[in-house]
Amino acid sequence: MNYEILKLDVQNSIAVLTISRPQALNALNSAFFREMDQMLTDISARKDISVLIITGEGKAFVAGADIAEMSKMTEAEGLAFSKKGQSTFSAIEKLEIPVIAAVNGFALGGGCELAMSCDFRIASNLAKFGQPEVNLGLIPGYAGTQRLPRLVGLANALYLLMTADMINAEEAYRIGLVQKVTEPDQLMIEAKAIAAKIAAKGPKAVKKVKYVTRQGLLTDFTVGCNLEAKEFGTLFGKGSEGEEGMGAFLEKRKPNW
Ligand code: CO8
Repeated sequence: MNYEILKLDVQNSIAVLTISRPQALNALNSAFFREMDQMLTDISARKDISVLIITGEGKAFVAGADIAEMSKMTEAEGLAFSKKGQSTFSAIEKLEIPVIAAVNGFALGGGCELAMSCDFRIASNLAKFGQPEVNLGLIPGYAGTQRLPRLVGLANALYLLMTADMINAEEAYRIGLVQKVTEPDQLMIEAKAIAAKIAAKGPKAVKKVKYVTRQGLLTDFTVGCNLEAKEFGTLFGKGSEGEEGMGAFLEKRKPNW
């Protein structure tokens, strides 16, 4: 596929995916979803990528779904566009490798929902977050009503969803929407440093941590614990990652994954 909106740069097993339609503040249109679906398929097939960072070009991460495109939709088209976005963002969540949102600017509506589908978020102190859909007579359609309360709690989520307030990075950090805030020129440096730190860990263990933790939230505690025990067990035995990691610790050397 010929990508016009997405740019992928892979170095030292860390991939940076930049959303680049700055003239519309990277608003999400149908072309974005076509490209993103293909990009996620490409990335999951690659063995040379350990961590994915998603960011935006210009002054926005993503300023929401494309209002110009949405304004012409019928009820059926609105439903279909919502389902499409939900499925693409679920695919981000289901990528085996960790995904970090490096939020450089506005992350509004669908942009905040995209950031929330990543495993965690690092933000420039210029970033702004919000779910302004009610300003437009809409509600979030890319699972924002579901992911936001899971990340920041019901009352914080309903406050943001009902007031449409735009909050800054510090406030997003305070409520747990963002895990780290940086100076603007440090954002990608910090995101890559965190990605490199994760990339140096046991690669199977990192993928399993993501899978078990995320899967556990979709089920009950006992089922989640059973899944954890099952996956824990797969890291033991001859030739396993656990054997190498624990062996390296005991032999006082670096593990060779
Ligand atoms: N869609 C389309 N175009 C946009 C969007 C958007 N979401 N946001 C900005 N743009 C365009 C502007 O129209 C403008 O274009 P032009 O230069 O041609 O006039 C260009 O980007 C630059 O924007 P501004 O001049 O407005 O820049 P400012 O710095 O003055 O303002 C803001 C920045 C505050 C971010 C402002 O652009 C804004 O309020 N944008 C809209 C934010 C918003 O409401 N987002 C939520 C959209 S709804 C949504 O995301 C629902 C998701 C679920 C959908 C479910 C499927 C049906």
